[in-house]
Amino acid sequence: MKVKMILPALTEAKSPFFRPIKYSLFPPLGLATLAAYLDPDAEVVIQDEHVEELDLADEPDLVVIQVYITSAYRAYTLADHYRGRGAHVALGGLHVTSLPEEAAAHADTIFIGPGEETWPRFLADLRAGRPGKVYRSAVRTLHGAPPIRRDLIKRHLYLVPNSIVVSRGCPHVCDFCYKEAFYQGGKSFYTQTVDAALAEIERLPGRHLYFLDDHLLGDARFAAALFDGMAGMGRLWQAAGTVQSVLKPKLLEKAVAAGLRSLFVGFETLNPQSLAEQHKVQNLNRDYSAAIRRLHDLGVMVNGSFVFGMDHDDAGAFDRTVGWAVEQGIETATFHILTPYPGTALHTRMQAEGRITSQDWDRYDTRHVVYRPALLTPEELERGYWRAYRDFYRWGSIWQGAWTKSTAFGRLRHLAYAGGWKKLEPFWDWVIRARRVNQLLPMLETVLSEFGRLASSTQRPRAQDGTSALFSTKPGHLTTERIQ
Ligand code: B12
Ligand code: SF4
Repeated sequence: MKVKMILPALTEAKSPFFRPIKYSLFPPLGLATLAAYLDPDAEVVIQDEHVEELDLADEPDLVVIQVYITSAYRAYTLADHYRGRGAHVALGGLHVTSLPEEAAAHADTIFIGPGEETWPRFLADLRAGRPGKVYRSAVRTLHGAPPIRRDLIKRHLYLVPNSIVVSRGCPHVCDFCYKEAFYQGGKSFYTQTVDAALAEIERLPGRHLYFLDDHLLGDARFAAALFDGMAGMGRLWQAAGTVQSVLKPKLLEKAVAAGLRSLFVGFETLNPQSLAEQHKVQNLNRDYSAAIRRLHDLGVMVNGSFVFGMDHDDAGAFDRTVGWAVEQGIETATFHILTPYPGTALHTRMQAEGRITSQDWDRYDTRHVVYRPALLTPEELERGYWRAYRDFYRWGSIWQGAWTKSTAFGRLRHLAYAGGWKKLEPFWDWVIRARRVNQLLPMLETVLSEFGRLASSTQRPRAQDGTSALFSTKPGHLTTERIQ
């Protein structure tokens, strides 16, 4: 059987928003995970439209397409194309789970929820000649999952070929998060066994890893055993965790000993009322500044994530947030416009209030306003969002952030990481076009490892100034996107 697996690029691929470096970061891990369940004699290809031109003249028997909200229209076009050529088309992923009826119009089979149980069930039905139309995930476990088909990933096309997930979902429930929509009808947080996770890590070549888990530290017992097992492997890695987990004693130290060098932390907002509004209660009354200090003191860089447009955000939210982030010496920041993804509690609430203003999924990319904000106009919100990026990544801000570090090495690393990411985009784009992106991995590893080695215990003790105190009871973590 000929099987084609596709990760379509967002429809914006031809728009000014498409940033080659962002979309050349991670390979299609979900598809490589599903490929592992296919028969060994199946002829399989994975094509990722973010990094390669799709070959649409082929005639596969089975076409598998992963659908995100921003790639939904493109996914449907591709699905219609292959159905026209006689292939059996299977659609799954986040957007299909949120809006199954919409997706079903373009598919022979749709999948709701994660694929580890439904996909092998479908393959058995297909072999038996009676494939179903809808498969709904009910049993949630990663135990016994076969090794990911990483041999199908074109490693040289990605800056971070070693992306990995050892858990699914998250123990928390925030109103705006994709998570509850996707894991509806079953467990929404579960992990591999520690042994299976360590075996997967052992299989990955090189030093650098990027854990894409929503919250790697979400199960403290699992995480501690994993980090103990990783100690001595010589790995360097990046991941995501909550403010709450950072403040917990001991776990972070284990993570650092195992090679953690940068953490994506969802602060989301500096306004406790907004946190309460989004039910992000796990992070209420947490000292953000203390979390950042703790990370920096252990040599871990911080990628802070912030969301604009919650109902308590006024026109001052953008400057307040950026000013605070720069002052704290956060190395990189990811800003988002609040986006009510279908299937989330936020979407249900906004729809009931009649506030959703667009159903154009291309605009659900956290850069556009698709609802009526409470204290801002949509234009103010979009303008403020772009200004936040500009202001945070100004050289002046990067220098100011770097200056919160007490040593020349610490400052240099801040400059290299923050400046290298946003200020050298034309260079990155050239490297990507030359298909050399993977050759830059050693550079990333150097920045990460030097930071870890040299920055520990070199942070200047930060004064608890008025601003820090003011924001000390703030909260948050959203794994919406790690790199913007
Ligand atoms: C890595 C990542 C990226 C990477 C690469 C994506 C990739 N290569 O897959 C990059 C940086 C390119 C990216 C970009 C964007 N991303 Co992103 N990204 C992620 C992240 C962090 C991890 C995805 C992952 O690898 N998961 C691990 C694998 C194993 O799981 P999986 O991919 O979901 O696959 C499983 C199931 O979904 C299912 N499945 C999937 N497809 C199919 C198909 C079939 C037939 C079957 C049976 C099953 C099945 O089975 C798989 C195994 O269980 C997720 C957060 C998350 N936790 O999912 C956000 C996430 C997917 N991104 C999101 C967004 C919004 C974006 C951007 C719009 C951000 C932006 N402003 O630019 C862009 C748009 C990309 C696009 N093409 O449209 C949202 C999507 C919301 C939605 N409802 O669709 C998420 C959920 C983040 C969030 N919390 O909001 N992203
Ligand atoms: S936003 Fe973050 S903490 Fe909240 S449910 Fe989603 S992944 Fe978990």
